[in-house]
Amino acid sequence: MTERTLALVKPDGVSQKKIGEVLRRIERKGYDIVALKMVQADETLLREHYAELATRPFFPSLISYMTENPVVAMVVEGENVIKGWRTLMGITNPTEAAPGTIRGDFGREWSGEAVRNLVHGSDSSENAAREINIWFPELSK
Ligand code: YYY
Ligand code: MG
Repeated sequence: MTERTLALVKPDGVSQKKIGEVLRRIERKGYDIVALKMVQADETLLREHYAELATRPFFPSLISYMTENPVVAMVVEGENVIKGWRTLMGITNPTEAAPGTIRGDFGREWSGEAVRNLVHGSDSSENAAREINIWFPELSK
């Protein structure tokens, strides 16, 4: 089924100059990038985006990580792209993420800090629609 997902290159991906690398992997897989922009996220936007994590102990460090410099936000379209993009990303924890995945290749983590895992992808069709609306409200006008 053709789907859309919300993908982000997080602040560490931008500062590590991995925007091109991430776009290359998305395009190599055959997905279409249908919208793309650079955004300086603020706490209001991130509280909406990560609403389900607001009570977790790492939330303040997640907000500070995600606001340290701009991110690249995009809408990616393709066959089963929600699951497929998460496969390209690798699992949340970069130490355990498989080599060959974006997080496994470039992610870093230190105890007591937010996991610096380079990229975000929606985890369900409901969250994809919700997150695309948060980051690209202009698309639903
Ligand atoms: O969807 P995904 O990004 O793989 O993980 P989530 O469980 O949705 O957490 C979102 C985000 O929060 C994760 O990418 C890094 C950060 N985080 C963290 O810093 N420490 C954790 N123990 C769990 C998540
Ligand atoms: Mg998630």
